[in-house]
Amino acid sequence: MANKPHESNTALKPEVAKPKLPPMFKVLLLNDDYTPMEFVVEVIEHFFNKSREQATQIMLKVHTEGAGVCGVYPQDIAETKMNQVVSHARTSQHPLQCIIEMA
Ligand code: TYC
Repeated sequence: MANKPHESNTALKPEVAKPKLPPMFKVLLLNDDYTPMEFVVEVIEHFFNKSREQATQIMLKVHTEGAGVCGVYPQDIAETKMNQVVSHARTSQHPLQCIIEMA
């Protein structure tokens, strides 16, 4: 419909609620030749809230394929988990590596 002379198209459109999901990040463990399997299983159980069975499957995937996803989280949580895992591994003098990737 045409505008009347004193009107223009500057009116704000009604806000439409569009819930934005936060960008998600995968937390991965990388394989190495030195970190004991039992330590890795305990890390996955403790930091990623997995059962013993789930943790063992993830550890074996990392061991055979080189890397594996332990969980997917918003960026700040993913970064915190990565830092906690690396810090715990270094405290125990294991070279375990943990990284994040955009999901
Ligand atoms: N490859 C290690 C070993 O044979 C086990 C291991 C699994 C290490 C997963 C790291 O993220 C890892 N002891």
